[in-house]
Amino acid sequence: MNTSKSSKLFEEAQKHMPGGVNSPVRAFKSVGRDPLYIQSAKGAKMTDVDGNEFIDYVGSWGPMILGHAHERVIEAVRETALSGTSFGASNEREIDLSVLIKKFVPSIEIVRMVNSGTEATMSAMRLARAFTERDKIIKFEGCYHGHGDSFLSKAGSGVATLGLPDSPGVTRSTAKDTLNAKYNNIESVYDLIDGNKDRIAAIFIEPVAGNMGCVTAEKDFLQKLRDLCTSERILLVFDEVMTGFRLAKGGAQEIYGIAPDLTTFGKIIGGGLPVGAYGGHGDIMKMIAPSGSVYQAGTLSGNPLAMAAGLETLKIIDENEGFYQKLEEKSCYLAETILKAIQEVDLDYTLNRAGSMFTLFFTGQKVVDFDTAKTSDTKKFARYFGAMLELGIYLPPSQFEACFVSMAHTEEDLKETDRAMRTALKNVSDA
Ligand code: HOZ
Repeated sequence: MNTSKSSKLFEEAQKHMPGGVNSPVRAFKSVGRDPLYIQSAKGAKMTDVDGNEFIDYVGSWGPMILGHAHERVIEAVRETALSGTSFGASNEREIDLSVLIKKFVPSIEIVRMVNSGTEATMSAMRLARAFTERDKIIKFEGCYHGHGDSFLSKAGSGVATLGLPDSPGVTRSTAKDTLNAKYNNIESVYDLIDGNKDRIAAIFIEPVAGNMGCVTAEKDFLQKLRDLCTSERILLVFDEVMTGFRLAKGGAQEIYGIAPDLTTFGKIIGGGLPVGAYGGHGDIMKMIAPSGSVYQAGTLSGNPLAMAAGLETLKIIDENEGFYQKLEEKSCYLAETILKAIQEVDLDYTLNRAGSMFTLFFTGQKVVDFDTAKTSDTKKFARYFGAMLELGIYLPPSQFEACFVSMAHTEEDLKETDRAMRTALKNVSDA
């Protein structure tokens, strides 16, 4: 595969941006290649600047559930842009999107739009601290809640991909208020709460983790977290930046039947434009300024283009009866073909899947938390990634991220992926 134009651009980019990129994982560092520069994307396919075409399972890291450049979403953005791209003032689409989010996710009574998932979790944390008048938070090793200072401790996603220690620049006084528990291990949470009685404001969790690869929480574990939060007056915050509107209309909380106190969103609600949101019980959310005194603001919050793209995306999902069933069928078909392909070669593996999110780990261990995710052979992953790319399949360039299936993946795309997978896995096993 000729990637000379991409490599040239990367050489130039490194003179101007840290590591040549604006977000670390996309530098392809852990898979030992130069990143590709994408020229265009349509449906389930992306084309790079050298003219190579790929079937895409990154989907912009989650937002593109309808596929790239969906005609209705593009038209909504185009039409909106003609009337102005940003007002720094209220616009009607903010209300329409809020109404739709509330319709999909019953635990949301009031919602605030922001510009990214990072902003959403940072704001939810401040709110939880104000509401409970407590300082500490509990998160889980391997979960990623954006790059806010308090969350950069044993974090997943890029931090795990690059094998970085907890980030320099986070002060000791901030770090001491973040406690890490083990995913799917309720005892580790009980221990932290026992040692910090009446000092925990919130427990943050990805109810299905996508940032240590795809790892699902056990229902019983989440239910115990819910009960514990209620009895200890701790706010339970579901980070549904990835899972919101992806696993079901109502996200992971609908699947598990467990309502958090606050939820953070991003990705799909922006339809591919920069967006985040946080919301929950009215009595908590009303503490946000200007109805309350917890300050949080943003020039581009509720931006008309982002609202239009998100609104159109959710409308399409809402109109399409059986949307999640169809997505499940595609994802299930793909998972079955992956299992068949890997069983034909001599490789340790674990395939984790939750709906249209999945990760193939190169380990024989069941992956239930960060420790078990880290038993995966990342060198094998890098070989697999490279072989798949050469065969026209674009996967996340990290073992510790999830693949996403979209509604635009056709039967032919899935079959093509199966063919590539067989060759790539054989290469990895023979190496
Ligand atoms: N680590 C981000 C996804 N979990 C990657 C975002 C990006 O590079 O665009």
